[in-house]
Amino acid sequence: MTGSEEYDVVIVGAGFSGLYAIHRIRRLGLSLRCFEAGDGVGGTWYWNRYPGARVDIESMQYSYSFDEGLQQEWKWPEYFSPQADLEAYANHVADRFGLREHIEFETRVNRLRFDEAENRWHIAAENGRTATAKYIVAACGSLDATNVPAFPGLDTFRGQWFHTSKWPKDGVPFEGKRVGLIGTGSTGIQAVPVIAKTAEHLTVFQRTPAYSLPAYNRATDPEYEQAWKANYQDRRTAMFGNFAASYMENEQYRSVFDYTPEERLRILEEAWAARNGLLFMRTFSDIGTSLEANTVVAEFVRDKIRGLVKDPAVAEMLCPKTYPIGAKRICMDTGYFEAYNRDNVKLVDVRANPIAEITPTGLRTTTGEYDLDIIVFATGFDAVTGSMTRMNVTGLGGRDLRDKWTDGPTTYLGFLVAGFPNLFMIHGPGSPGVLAQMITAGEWQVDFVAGLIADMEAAGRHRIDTAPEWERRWNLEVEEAAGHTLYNKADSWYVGANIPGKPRVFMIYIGGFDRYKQRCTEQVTNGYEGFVFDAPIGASR
Ligand code: N01
Repeated sequence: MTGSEEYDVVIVGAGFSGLYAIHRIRRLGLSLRCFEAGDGVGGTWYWNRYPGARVDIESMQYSYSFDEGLQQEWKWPEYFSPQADLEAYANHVADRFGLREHIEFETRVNRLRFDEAENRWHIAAENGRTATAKYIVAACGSLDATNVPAFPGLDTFRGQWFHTSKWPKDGVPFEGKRVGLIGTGSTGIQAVPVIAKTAEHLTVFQRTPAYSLPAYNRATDPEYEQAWKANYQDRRTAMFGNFAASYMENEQYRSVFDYTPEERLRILEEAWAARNGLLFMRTFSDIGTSLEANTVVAEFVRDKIRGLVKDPAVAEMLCPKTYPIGAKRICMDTGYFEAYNRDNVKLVDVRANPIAEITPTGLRTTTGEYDLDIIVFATGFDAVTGSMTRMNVTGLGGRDLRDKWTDGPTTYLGFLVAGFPNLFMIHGPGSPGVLAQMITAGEWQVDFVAGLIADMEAAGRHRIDTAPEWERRWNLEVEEAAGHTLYNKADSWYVGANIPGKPRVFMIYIGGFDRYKQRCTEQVTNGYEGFVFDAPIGASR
C-alpha cells in the first residue's frame, strides 16, 4: 500500500506490546495502523533467532494475561521457551485476535515529524510509505537498535559476519567453520554452548566476564502447568501488584547479616539447586543495596564457576570481579561455563588485549591474530533510547529528539517527552522497562495509554504533552530510586556505558513496577498533574 493515509493512531512495532496495543486501542473505535520493520510479528522474539535464544522468565508467566481463553488453551512445552516457541505464540495471538490485518510488514519507520498546526504526526518509512496520525504509540523495543562496534577493517573481512539480533531465518551452518564470537552478555552466554557443539573451533572474545546462573530449563511439568491454569486469575493479579510484574512464591527475603556464614552458604546452595533461576537473586533482601551483602553472593557464584571450569586459569578469567552481581543484567545459561572444558573452545581476554582490527582473514587483537570463517557479534544494543533516536523524531519547533536527549533521556512517567505531543512510548526510558517482566508491564502501560487516549477523545482535545519541569521531577524520582542500589557500579547498557559517547544516565525506573503504576495512576487522578493539554480536560477518571 502507498499513499499518505490518515489514521487516529499509528503503532510502531508489532512485538508483544505493539500487538496488544492493536487489540486494546482498536476497542476504542479509532482507526489505526501498525508499522513493523520485520516481515513477521514478535519483536524481540522475531529478530533474536541466534543459536540458543531463549527467555529467562518462566513462560507460564512471560505471556499475555488479557484473555483467559488464550492462557488456558496455550501450551508451553518448556519452562523457559526457546525463540521459536515465543515467535509461534506471537503468531498465534496475531491470528486468534485478527491483529495481522492492521499491520504493514517490512515497513521500518525512519521519520516522525509533529505538525503543530495540524496537531498530527507525519510518518515516513524506509520503503516510501507515508501516513499521518493524531497519536503515535511507540512500541519499538528497549533492545532493538543493534550495536556493532566500529572495529576498523570489518568491510574487508572475507568471511561471514552476523549480529545476533539480526540472525538469518535459515540459520547459519557452523560445521567445519572457525568461528569467533565477540561479547559475553546474556546473548553470548546462550550462544556459546550451542555454537561450540557444531563449529570446528570457537574463539570467544571476552571484555567483561558475566555472572551467570544455571537456567535448569526442562519440559513443562503437567502438575506445574495445572497449578498455574487453576490459579491464573489470582496469580496475574499478584503479578500486576508486584515490584517486578512477576509471580514469586516463598520469598525468604531477609538480610544476609541475619544469618551465620554457615546458614548463608546453606541458603545459597539450596537456591542454586532449586531450579528457579532468577529467584536465586532474591535469596537475601540486600543483594542489590549493600556491597558487603552482594560480595557474599558474588563470591559464592565465583566459586561455582571455579568448580565448573577445569582449567583454573580459564576459570579465573571467567570470574567477574570488577562489579557487583546483578549490577549488570544477570545471565541464565545452559552449559555455558562447561563449554570451556571442550577442546574446540578458546577464551581470549580482550580487556587486557583489545581488538585492534578485523582483517580479511579474521581478527587481530593487540597481541594475537585469529583466523576466522565467521564472526558473531553478540555485542548488544544501543539500549532503551536507540530505537527512538534512530527514528529521526522531531517535535514542536522542529526539535530533534536526539538534541533534546543529548545529556540523557528525559521523560514524564516514562511515556511522554515534553515538546513531542501525542507520542506515547511503551517501555520508554524512565519506565520500569527491562527491570519488570515486559509482557505484563507492557500490557499495563498500553492500558494506561489507551485510557489517556480515550480521555482525550471524550473531551475533544487535540494535544497532550508535558512540561520540562515535570520531566525534571520524574527524572529525579528515577535517579533517587537508582541511588539506593548498586546498579550505578557497573558499566552496563542500563547506564548507556556500552555505547561510546552515550551519556551515563541510569535510564530505568527501579522503584518497582507496583510503585510506578501507583505514581502514573495518581498523577491522572490528581487532575492530570504534569500533563499539558490544548485546553483543560476537566474531571479526572
Ligand atoms: O548485550 P550486552 P546482550 N569489544 O550489552 C561486549 C536481554 N537478553 O545482547 O560488558 C569487545 O549485555 C560487552 O562487553 P562489556 C537482556 O536484558 C535477554 O548480551 O561492555 N566486547 C558484552 O560482553 C540482556 O541484558 C535474554 O565489557 C564488546 C557484550 O558485548 C540484553 O538483552 C537473552 C564490545 C554485550 O552484552 C542485552 O544482552 C539475551 C567491544 N567493542 C539478551 N562492545 C534472555 O531472556 C560490546 N562488547 C535470556
